[in-house]
Amino acid sequence: LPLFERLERRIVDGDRNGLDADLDEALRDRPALAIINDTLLSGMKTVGELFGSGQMQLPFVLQSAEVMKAAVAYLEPHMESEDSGGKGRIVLATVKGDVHDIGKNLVDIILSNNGYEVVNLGIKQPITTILDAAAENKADAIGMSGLLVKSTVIMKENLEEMNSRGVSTRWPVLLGGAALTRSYVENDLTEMYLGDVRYARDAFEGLRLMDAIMG
Ligand code: B1M
Repeated sequence: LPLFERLERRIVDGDRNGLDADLDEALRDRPALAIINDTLLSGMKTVGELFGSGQMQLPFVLQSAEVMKAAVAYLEPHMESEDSGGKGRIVLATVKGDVHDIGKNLVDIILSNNGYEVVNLGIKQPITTILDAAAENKADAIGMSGLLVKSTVIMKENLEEMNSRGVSTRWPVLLGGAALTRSYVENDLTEMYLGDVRYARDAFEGLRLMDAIMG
């Protein structure tokens, strides 16, 4: 297979053998971010489709996710970055009950490489922990990620909790993840949340929104 097809295939097959050498070769052709966006994410999309249609079993999805993570970790030092973390601080977490973190970690990388300080709390984080971290770290914003349909409900409950604690105007909230839709966030959630809540389709929209919030 040609290089970029082979790389995409490695994600789908969960095949790490020779991954680094292929990534080195790919880096001679295009920037790290383009490799992630155009090649690796396309492989993850196929994994999602195969799993969703019952053609791929969960342990293999996990293997694919691990190869994806290894590839992103390998590429990260090759990404362009602004050195200062001085543009603002965001607390980032995958919500309660959800273990998906590849997208959240990409958001972390993109924001960190573009001048933001990211406090990444990890997966399955209850709102209490997120709010404590936001207060402790004097965060400028909170970012929540979640890929399960039930996570969209958790996000709404989290915003309700923020309303009832009277902290909604303190932190703008960025939401992202595959199960969310723009209209759910911009209509339903905007209507109930007393503060500022925004939808990010991908990590780059997350960056644009942070720039707008801090601007
Ligand atoms: Co799971 N999984 N999974 N999974 N998994 C999905 C989400 C699913 C859609 C697959 C499918 O059925 N087709 C489905 C959800 C269905 C639903 O809820 N309706 C699903 C399921 C069902 C499950 C389990 C329940 C399976 C089971 O146990 N029977 C289980 C859930 C466990 C749990 O959470 N409690 C489970 C487990 C797993 C693995 C552990 C095997 C693995 C995750 C490994 C890991 O993350 N460390 C996994 C994977 C890999 C997937 C798919 C295949 C790929 C997800 C991914 O990494 N995509 C996924 C299929 C899919 O999404 N279509 C699927 C790449 C990633 C870069 O995209 O995270 O969407 P994403 O991030 C994007 C944007 O959404 C955005 O930016 C990123 C791109 O720039 N974004 C943000 C995300 N967060 C953001 C936050 C922001 C801004 C932007 O600001 C705060």
